[in-house]
Amino acid sequence: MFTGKTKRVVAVHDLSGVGRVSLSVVIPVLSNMGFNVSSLPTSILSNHTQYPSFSFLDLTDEMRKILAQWKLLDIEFDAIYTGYLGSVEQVNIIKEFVCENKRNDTLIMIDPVLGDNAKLYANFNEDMVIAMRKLIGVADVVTPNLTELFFLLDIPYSEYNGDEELKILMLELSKKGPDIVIITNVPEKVNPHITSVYAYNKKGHRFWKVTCPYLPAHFPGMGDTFTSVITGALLQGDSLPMALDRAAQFCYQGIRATFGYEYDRREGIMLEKVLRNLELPIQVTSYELI
Ligand code: PXL
Repeated sequence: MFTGKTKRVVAVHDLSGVGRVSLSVVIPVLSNMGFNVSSLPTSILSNHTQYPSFSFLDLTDEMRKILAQWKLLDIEFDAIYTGYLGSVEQVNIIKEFVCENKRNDTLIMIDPVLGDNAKLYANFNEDMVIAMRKLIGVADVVTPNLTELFFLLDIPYSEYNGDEELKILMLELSKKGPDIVIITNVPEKVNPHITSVYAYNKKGHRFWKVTCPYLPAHFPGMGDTFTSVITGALLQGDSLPMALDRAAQFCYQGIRATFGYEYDRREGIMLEKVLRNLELPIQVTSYELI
């Protein structure tokens, strides 16, 4: 029966008060793209963990209570989208939640947040990596950065990798479960002014690459912005390469809109300045089949 209701996305991320990461990014992006975002907060922080100090309230027990209530209320989910999880226990709770609630048409999007620049984030250790390897087994789509890709595959980190090497690595990761593997923010050895996104889709066995200009600035939360747009685009019915183009272009617009200001970059991109661009049809596509 056609109901016309908006699709519900459960967003499983922390809420960081300062610094635009996690729920502070996921909710505006996905509601702007027309989705009903139901938040399952994993923790509350004063600010994200790339500041020298932060307060941290763990919500593991509350997550169990929230999920029990949703079950009682027969809430149904069109997508489950996870990002920063605070502990191994939380990863296990989410794995069980996904297994219990996955229908044939539910999108399970796992951003395996573990680290960046060849290092794990503060608070994370090898146990978290092992738990995340199991969680990606129930995913439809995963979006690791290079650091997370190598940790998930349990092979030593290498910063520069050619297309053929990345294809093999994506294929290996997809063998652990997900139909779609997307690697974000891949640097190019020969040209430091560009950055690429690579993707593999098991259905059709095709590999894609989208290349973007690179600006020399690090903004926390870019991974959350990127994966939120991919989630929204796939739920709206975009093909994988179109979703990659939309997400890469949106991130680039956000960085361009912010880069020119004298500004504490730890705050993340000025999302508010570009959020309305998500409503515009894409003007130029640059994806390649590799
Ligand atoms: O996905 C980025 C992110 C999310 N949440 C917290 C973080 C970070 C990155 O530093 O610290 C709490």
